[in-house]
Amino acid sequence: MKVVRRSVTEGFSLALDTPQGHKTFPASVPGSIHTDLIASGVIGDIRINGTEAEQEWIRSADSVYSAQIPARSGGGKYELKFDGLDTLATVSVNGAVKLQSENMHRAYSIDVTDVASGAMDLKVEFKAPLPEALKRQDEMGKYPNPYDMPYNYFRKMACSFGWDWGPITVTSGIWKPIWLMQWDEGILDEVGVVADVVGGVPQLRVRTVGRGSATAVSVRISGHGKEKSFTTTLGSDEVINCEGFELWHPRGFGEATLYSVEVALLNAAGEVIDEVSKRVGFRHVSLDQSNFGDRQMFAICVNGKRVWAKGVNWIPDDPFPHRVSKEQYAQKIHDLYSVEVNAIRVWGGGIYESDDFYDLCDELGIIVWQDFLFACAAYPETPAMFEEVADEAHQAITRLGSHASLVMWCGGNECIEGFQHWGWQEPLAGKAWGLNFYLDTLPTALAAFDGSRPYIPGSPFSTLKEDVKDFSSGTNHIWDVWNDTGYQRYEEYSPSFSAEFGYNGPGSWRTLTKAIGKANLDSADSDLATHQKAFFGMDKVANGLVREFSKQFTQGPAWYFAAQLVQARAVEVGLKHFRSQYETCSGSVLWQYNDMWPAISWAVLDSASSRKLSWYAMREAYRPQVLHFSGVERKLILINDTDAPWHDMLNLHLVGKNGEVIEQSSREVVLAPRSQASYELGEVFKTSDIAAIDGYLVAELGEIRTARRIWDAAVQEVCGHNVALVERVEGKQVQVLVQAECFIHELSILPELVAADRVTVSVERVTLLPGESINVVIDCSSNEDAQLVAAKIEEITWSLNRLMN
Ligand code: BMA
Repeated sequence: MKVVRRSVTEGFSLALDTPQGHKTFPASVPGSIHTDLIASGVIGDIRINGTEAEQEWIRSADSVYSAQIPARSGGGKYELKFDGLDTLATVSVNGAVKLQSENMHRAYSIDVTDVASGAMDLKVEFKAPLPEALKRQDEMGKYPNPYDMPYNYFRKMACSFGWDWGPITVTSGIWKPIWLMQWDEGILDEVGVVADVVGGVPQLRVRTVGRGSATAVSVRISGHGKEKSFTTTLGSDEVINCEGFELWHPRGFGEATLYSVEVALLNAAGEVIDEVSKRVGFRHVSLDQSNFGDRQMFAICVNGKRVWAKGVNWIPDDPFPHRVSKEQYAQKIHDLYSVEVNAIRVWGGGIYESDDFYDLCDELGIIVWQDFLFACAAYPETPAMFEEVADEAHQAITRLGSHASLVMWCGGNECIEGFQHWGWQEPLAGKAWGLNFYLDTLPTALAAFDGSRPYIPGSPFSTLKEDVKDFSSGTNHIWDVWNDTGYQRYEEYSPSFSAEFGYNGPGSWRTLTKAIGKANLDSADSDLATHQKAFFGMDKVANGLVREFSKQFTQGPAWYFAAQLVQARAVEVGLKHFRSQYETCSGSVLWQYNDMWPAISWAVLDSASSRKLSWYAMREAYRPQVLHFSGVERKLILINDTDAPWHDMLNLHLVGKNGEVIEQSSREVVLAPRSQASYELGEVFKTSDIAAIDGYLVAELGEIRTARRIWDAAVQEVCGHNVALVERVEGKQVQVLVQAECFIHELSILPELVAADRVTVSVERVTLLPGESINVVIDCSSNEDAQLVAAKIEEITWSLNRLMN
């Protein structure tokens, strides 16, 4: 018979002790305690307006999920496969314990053949994660991490214990599907397919594992008018030559060509009894670590070409990641695609994302760097942990290995850095802290089940020096900018690959006011402060404002705009600076793209998908063709990251603090494909000692304009916010004609101050010379919202000029 896989989702209930006594609730699979209680109205949704306080008790609550699975007739073997149990689970069927597990990142199966002919009572008991973790911490000693939460004693999503951008949402539940599987002649347990290109020839590694009497396996690779079929035996691991198949190319380098691979298990009669389909793209990935001077490159190369990574760090998109639908992934990934992102790092404190995520990246040609799930902690190297890590890696590599977008594996986030730099050595007192996972367990699993992709043991990482924070090679994380210095310091760094850096600022006004249930945002409000999880985050936001503005902003739209502006400036300068080191630096991966709840955080897109000013800054900085005024070098830098020459008129303007245009100059420029050029300011302006002028530099080349204040010191004086606005509503759209009567810097329309729903604005942080005008388009979700926005257009239009006057 053909293998039958039925999903088991019906009739689940959740029983647990609540503050109101022992209770039973309807439960969802996939699901979690939190989402079941949200559905039952017991707690609010922390992604919208629920509070941490109302759900604090859940982290210490044992829970039981149960359901009756209807009787099945028909012969063969029956198994229950659990794709994900979060986390300390004991599974019993009809009262008999069948499984104990403590790793949410892997799947487990149990045999239920002897009981499946009757109705089965399935019970999954979850031990409360927090008390158990604390107990282990007592028994094993403290394995340090910066959060003082024991997330490192078993394999559970680290950030659910709270992070510097996320709430504590320690939960339990059946977070991935359960399958009732029925089979007799044979079953495919594991199909691993990995595509590569060796010596110019596309190759496919096909590895199968299964059980039963059937042993013949057929494989069919097809698409784009090509097809290749062959047969092999179950349990084999072989590499097939796929000559003539097209290559998969990352964004900007050609088509992201994908082929489907169908692997079928055949019985003696040649009938298909089980099948698995995957999608692959043929490409070869390598890391360029060539020497230059006393340094080394760190460049991800696909098909032999360096892909300059215009990247973002990705965190779980929901505190309860089982809720993230394919549509939600698609919306977020298309949004980042629209700002020219070509690389995503899936960060190690989260999860191995669902296949939907990697499917989208495969299709769009976005390259993905996947961390194994270790973050900012020492991890106990117990025999049980070694087993868990090995099995988890085996499963993750098998599931994700087919995805063309996945180009690099990484041992984890900042664990080696933590050991070297965060004072762990004393408390660890010689105990092993996880390094063997990164240097042995994970590379061994990769060699066995992948064998095609580069791997680094962690990030940051140095390929030249012992110290992972060394700047002469590998990947770097740059955090002093946010913590202490302000963004000008980015311009003193020259990493080989900037894998983390970012600047924190408020999520959308609309998202945050809704979350705290107040009409205003006040930086001194303790309810608002609960949404800022960064260490001393509100102080650091305030420090940034002091560095940038001589006036004080502490609440209301002025504070909100100013704080978003500082984040946006930091994002723009950081990204453009790393891009301007085009030859020696091969990537900028901004921390962070998304948010999991209403937050004041490093995200550029907030949890409700509202675009922060930093999102627009990222869009400017990630354009294929970019202009950047370097503050340190006092140069104008032009980058052409396209295959076409860039030929246009370069217009430059030197503007005084009161908006007077001091000098203008123009010249024709031609930039070769994939090249950069720079001009000293003294070369392009006649005015001497530009550094002494309290004013602005404005440059435009074709469509692209950039503007930057010359001084770093806090701005004292700007001319008035003299703009004329003419607004017009057309359906759900508001068209605004903005006319500048003096020099206007960073004009931004903030419809979220009044609109009910998510609204997008065509352009933000606009600089206009005296007399110039621009048409800004605001897309609302309804005509009512558009009317509201139009009626308040003066009120919601901000600029540096308005802020300072
Ligand atoms: C890095 C990340 C995260 C953290 C971020 C902001 O260390 O790896 O752990 O959220 O910085 O502090």
